Amino acid sequence: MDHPSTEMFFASEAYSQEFLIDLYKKLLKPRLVEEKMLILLRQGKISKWFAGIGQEAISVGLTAALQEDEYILPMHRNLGVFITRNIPLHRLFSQWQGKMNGFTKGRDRSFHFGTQEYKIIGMISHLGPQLGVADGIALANKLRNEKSLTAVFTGEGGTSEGDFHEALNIASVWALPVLFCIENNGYGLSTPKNEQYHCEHLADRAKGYGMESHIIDGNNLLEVYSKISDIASDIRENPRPVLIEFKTFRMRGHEEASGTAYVPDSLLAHWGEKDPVLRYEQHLLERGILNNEWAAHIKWEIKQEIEEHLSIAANDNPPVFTESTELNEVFQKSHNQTLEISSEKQEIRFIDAVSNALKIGMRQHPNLVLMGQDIAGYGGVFKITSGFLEEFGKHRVRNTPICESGIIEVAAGLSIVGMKAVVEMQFADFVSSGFNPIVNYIAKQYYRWGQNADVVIRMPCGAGVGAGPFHSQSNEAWFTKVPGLKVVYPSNASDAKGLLLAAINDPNPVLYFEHKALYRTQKEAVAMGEYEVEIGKAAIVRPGTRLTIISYGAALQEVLKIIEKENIEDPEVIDLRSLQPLDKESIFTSVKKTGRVIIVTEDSLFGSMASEIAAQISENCFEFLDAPVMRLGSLETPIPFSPALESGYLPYQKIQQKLKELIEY
Ligand SMILES: Cc1ncc(C[n+]2csc(CCOP(=O)(O)OP(=O)(O)O)c2C)c(N)n1
Repeated sequence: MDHPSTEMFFASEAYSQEFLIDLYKKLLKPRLVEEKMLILLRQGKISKWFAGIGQEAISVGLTAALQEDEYILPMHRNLGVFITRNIPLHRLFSQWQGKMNGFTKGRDRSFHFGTQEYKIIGMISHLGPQLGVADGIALANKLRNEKSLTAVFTGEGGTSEGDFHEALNIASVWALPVLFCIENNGYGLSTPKNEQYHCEHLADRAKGYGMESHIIDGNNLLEVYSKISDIASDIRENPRPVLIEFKTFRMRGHEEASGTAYVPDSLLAHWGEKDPVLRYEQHLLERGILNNEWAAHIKWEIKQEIEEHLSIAANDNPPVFTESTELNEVFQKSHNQTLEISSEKQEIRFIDAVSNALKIGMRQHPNLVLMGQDIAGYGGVFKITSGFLEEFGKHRVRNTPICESGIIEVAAGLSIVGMKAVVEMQFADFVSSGFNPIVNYIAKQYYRWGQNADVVIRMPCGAGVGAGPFHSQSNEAWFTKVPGLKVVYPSNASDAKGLLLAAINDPNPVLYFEHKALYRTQKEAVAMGEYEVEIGKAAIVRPGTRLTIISYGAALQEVLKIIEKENIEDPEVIDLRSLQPLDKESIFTSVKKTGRVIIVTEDSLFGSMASEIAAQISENCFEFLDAPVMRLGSLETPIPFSPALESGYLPYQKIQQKLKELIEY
């Protein structure tokens, strides 16, 4: 077939011939790798393939335009990013085959990995979260005055997710140096773009965020390279987010098995004419920079390289399942620091202890950033960060827009580049708006590719304050079952301080529950220096022999009141302090001694901590029990507002009766 001259498409005169040939090799390689993968797929040698054929110019042109130390967050069709960053092919092949020399030791598939070595942070399946993670990396760039930017990809389908909106808004409000790249390839799985969004160009959305945007022909390598080079150097000098819409087309199915039956042939033919590899090749041929023999030789060389690297990967080992290794690699090792409470003590409230721990953490870690709604000048709705702005400045004490998901993602991004973050949920209830990045991003990252997520999420929680169904929940059990998250829940001021410092110092994600009813009711002598309470260690707050009462948080204080008031004889009371990891040893030792146990929680019982602990005790201490394991929790209803309803909902009026039942059983 005769092709029209390519002269009008490519402004190649500005570049040297060596450079143009180098770009040609870079562009060709992902195409040839993909063609090989399609063969292996048909032979049943790989399980799935998401083709980026027809979209290579975007990945290759952008990666070539960025500096090597600038982070890129690619998607499932951006093989060109990985290849242009010179990752040896055999490592990619090992990754796709789930082998040890990949990037996830067989724990995650395809492009779901990150590598600090190549400054690439791969996606998770949920598509959107990495947009906010890019904000976090860019925030670190900005705080450190690095003249650097971060590029992040999404498909046009991914722009319908809330993460997209939150990430763009945050980046704009904070003027973060992020290049948001939409690859508009016409379809999201089978959904055509007119069923995905209702505006002419996605680039136009930038206006709504007060952001600059550009439309780039994603099938034109030199246009991508030159425009991104210019925009990137400008962003480095003037940090700000820029939205790019690359117009392109997905030439194959969403993944190979699903095909393209729903795509009109005319569309495929139209875009086939614009094939980025063939058209660029034709241009080099037309200009005499390349000839057919040389092109054939370059292809032969790349194919040789692919074969060599496939055989290296073939000799790589698949992972061997060792339970202890798997379990030991969910968290990064953490080292408990100062356990001694030796400094001078002062009588302070729970809320002051939280504030004091935060302040010490901020003084100790110059790389720690606090983020939350209204936490800066206003000091937070509970005034815990009052005065922080004055001491630590607005860069480290950051008011955020109302976007829990986006901010957790920012925290994840900060951590990827060695910073620490404490995020304040205004109320623990609102964490549901940030659920995905917690349970899927920061919880799983270390296990997936060895990158810790140094993030603490503060969770003002709990009922008993007349705040109704959306400001009172005990939602700790939503998180205790997610591997990769630590969950702590202090019941008194000393532990509140020590656990928060331990959480800040811990390199893993920690959810820190602080019960609002304790803020001003719990007061005690607290050491004013720096100390930690070990995460994963319960406290025996009252030793005894007759029965074991296990509790935590505000419920623990209610238990202590009843014991005092009703003169309950010789109970052993365990304050869990940490819910995950759980101090099973202290629990089992106590139950084996007393033979009677009740777990008291403010949560409703179904699927609660109380249920989990009851199951553990039944399984491990059955022959020591003199009575059934008992549980006491709130009603299985949402939390009501009116004081009469709320106190009926809470379990506290029933404690005495339940203890009697247990003792008399
Ligand atoms: C939160 C979420 N919902 C649905 C999916 C299933 N899914 C995976 S990719 C995809 C289409 C993505 O389209 P787009 O963002 O345009 O990227 P493209 O595949 O076209 O490159 C869908 C629906 C998912 N992975 N995550």
